[in-house]
Amino acid sequence: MKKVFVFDVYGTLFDVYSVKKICEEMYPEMGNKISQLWRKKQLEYSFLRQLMGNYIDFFQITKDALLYTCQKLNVEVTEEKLKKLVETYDHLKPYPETLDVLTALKNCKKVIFTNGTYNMIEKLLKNSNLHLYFDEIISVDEIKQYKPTPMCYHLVVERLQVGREKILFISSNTWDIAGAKNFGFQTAWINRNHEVMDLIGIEPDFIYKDLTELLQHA
Ligand code: LAC
Repeated sequence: MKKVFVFDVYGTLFDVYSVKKICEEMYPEMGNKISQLWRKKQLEYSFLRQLMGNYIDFFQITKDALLYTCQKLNVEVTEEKLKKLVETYDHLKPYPETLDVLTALKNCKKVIFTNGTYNMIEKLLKNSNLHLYFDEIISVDEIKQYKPTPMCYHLVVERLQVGREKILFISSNTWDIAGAKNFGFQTAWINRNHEVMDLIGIEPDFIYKDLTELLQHA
C-alpha cells in the first residue's frame, strides 16, 4: 500500500509570515517584528496550554498571541485592527510549489493534520482553492489536545485506519516532526531556511528544501 501523505498546515503548506504585508501596512516598520512574535507566542501558548491541561482552540490562541504581541510591541490596538489582522489567517499565501506538488501527488492519499480548527482550515483552503486536493482534514480540536502530544498523532491513525508506518508526515516545524517521529510516523522535515534541527533526541527520516522533493515518494 502506498504511503499516506499527512501534511501540517501553518509553515508547511502556507507561509504564516505572509501576514507581514498587512502588519506592515497597519504598523509601518513593525511588520516583520509583529509577524515573528505573533507566530512565536501562538506556538508557545499551544505548548503551555497543553502542559497545563487548559485547552482553548487555536483560533482563540491565535487572537491571544496577537493581542500579546501588540501590547508587548506597544502598538495601538483597536477591535477593528485586531479583527483585520486575525482575518489574514484566512488568506495566508501557499508556498510557490504547494499547488504543483499537490497536483503531482494526485494519485496519492493526501490528508491535513493541524492544530488549526476546522473552521480556520476550511476557510484557508477555500480561499486558496486548495480544498479539493485533500482527502481528509483532521484537527486536534477534535480531542482538545495540542501537538506534539502522542495522543494527537494517534488521532490520525484512528481516523485513517492505517498503520503508523504507512504515514509520511510532512512539516516545516521541527517540534512537530519530532512529535510525529516519536509516535512512529515516517517524517519529512521541510527545511526551507536551512534551520538547525532541535536537539530533542529525534532525527527526521528525510530533510527536504521544499515540498517538491516529496514526489520521490509518490
Ligand atoms: C499546524 C501548525 C501548528 O498544526 O503548524 O498547522
